[in-house]
Amino acid sequence: MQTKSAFVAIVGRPNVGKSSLLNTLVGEKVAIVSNKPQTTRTRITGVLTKGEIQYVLLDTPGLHKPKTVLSEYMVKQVNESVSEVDAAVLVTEATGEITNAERQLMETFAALKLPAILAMNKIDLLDEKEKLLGKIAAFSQAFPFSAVVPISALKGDGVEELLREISPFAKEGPHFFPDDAMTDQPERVIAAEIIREKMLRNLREEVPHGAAVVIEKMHDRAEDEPSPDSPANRDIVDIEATIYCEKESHKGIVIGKKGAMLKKIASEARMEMEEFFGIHVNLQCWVKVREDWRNRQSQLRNFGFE
Ligand SMILES: Nc1nc2c(ncn2[C@@H]2O[C@H](COP(=O)(O)OP(=O)(O)OP(=O)(O)O)[C@@H](O)[C@H]2O)c(=O)[nH]1
Ligand SMILES: [Mg+2]
Repeated sequence: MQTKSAFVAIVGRPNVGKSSLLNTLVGEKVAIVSNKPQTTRTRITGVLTKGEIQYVLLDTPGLHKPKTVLSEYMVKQVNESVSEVDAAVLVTEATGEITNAERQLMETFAALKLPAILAMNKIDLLDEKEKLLGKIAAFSQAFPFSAVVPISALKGDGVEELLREISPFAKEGPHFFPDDAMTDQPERVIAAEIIREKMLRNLREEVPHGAAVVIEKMHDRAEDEPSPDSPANRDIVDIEATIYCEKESHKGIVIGKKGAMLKKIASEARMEMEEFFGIHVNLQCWVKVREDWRNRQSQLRNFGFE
């Protein structure tokens, strides 16, 4: 069989549903999702193989005006991603005006001569169709999109059609990932991201945005030498994580009264890890402070933002 690959960057302003779209396309939650902007911090590769075509989908951070060294890194991830792909999917919401970030992205497509498809997301929330048509007209005037597809990343509507519109950009060549691959993220990264998602969902803006999660240890007990004192409990993975906050006051909030918040975050994260990894998880989380780490190059490197 002649194989093909399509490298596609999923871009847009924060919170429009890029990661949700990636997850729906791949059919598994490989990227964390929250109702707070700037959830995604780095490029996340999702892989979907359908017949001869392998889609390599790059979810990117929402494009915004950088205020920290971390957010400069995030914006760089967007620009690097669009320069390495066969096509881009610009995700936007079905209502509202075109934003500066969206104009900037369309300028980049034009400069790179990159084909782009417009995905109008969250159509499940739409009350009047007219709003959608007006926005499509405005976007179409600003850039010659190869297709415009209304979608609901949440419900899956329009997602098959979006894929069909991407398929002409696939190029002949080998598949770069195994056909059953869904992401290139190491398990440790996925575990850390799951914890960060639970923080984003349980805490207010400032605190989770200033948090980084590092997996210190991830050990599958099944790999241990059999010993007489641990015959049972072998299908467990032990995970130790450190949550770094940027302020001492944040640390208190993350831990909560009598440790209640940390317990909630860890318990929600553990449940999701068990589902994702398909194995029992024993999760321990610690909280530490790294003052202003989002502006410190060496700290960013330690946290994996190279
Ligand atoms: N109603 C509705 N909500 C959606 C849809 N797609 C995404 N959302 C919600 O929109 C919010 C943002 O979703 P994300 O997928 O995290 O958005 P993102 O574009 O990746 O955000 P950043 O990573 O911050 O740039 C979440 O609360 C999602 O549940 C959709 O089709 N319909
Ligand atoms: Mg995201």
